[in-house]
Amino acid sequence: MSAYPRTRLRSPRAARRLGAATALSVLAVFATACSSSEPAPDAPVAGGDRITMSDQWIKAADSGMSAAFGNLRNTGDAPVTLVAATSPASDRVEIHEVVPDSTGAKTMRPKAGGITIPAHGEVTLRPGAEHLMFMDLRQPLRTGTETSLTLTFDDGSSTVVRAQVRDFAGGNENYAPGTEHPTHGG
Ligand SMILES: [Cu+2]
Repeated sequence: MSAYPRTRLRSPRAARRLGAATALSVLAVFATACSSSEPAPDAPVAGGDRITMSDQWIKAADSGMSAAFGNLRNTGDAPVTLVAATSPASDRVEIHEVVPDSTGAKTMRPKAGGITIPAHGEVTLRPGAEHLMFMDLRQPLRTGTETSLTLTFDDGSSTVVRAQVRDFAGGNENYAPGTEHPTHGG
């Protein structure tokens, strides 16, 4: 009989306790959200930190097109794909591959999907094979100077290397069948 009034008397306190518990759990959620935004100890290392480029160089040219080469090494446990490159020396840099055209002559074209460097593996960019095409030089590339090259990978990370400008006379593939582009070192 007296249970109902007692319950009513206790209920404001119970409500306050419930309120405090709710506030605590909200704090707990915030704390969890904060800690989960920090990188986990086993977070994957960015592609830009796993790829090193060595022996990189770019063909000397006065204007128009040129191409950069070198050895890309992946020090990580997962493949990394090079998806883009830029340089202050050229308005545009493309990732190219060299393939036989219908007559069997070598021709080059943009490589769809970029260049994948396997885990603990390497890919060599060289004349007559995959290369980074400088499509439109902003100024002459003189032998003995350097230019920087920014490589961007499939996880959005990037790395910057310095490439030496060298004389090179070989590897004259056509840019595309039937076009009037000059031959070049790509
Ligand atoms: Cu090319």
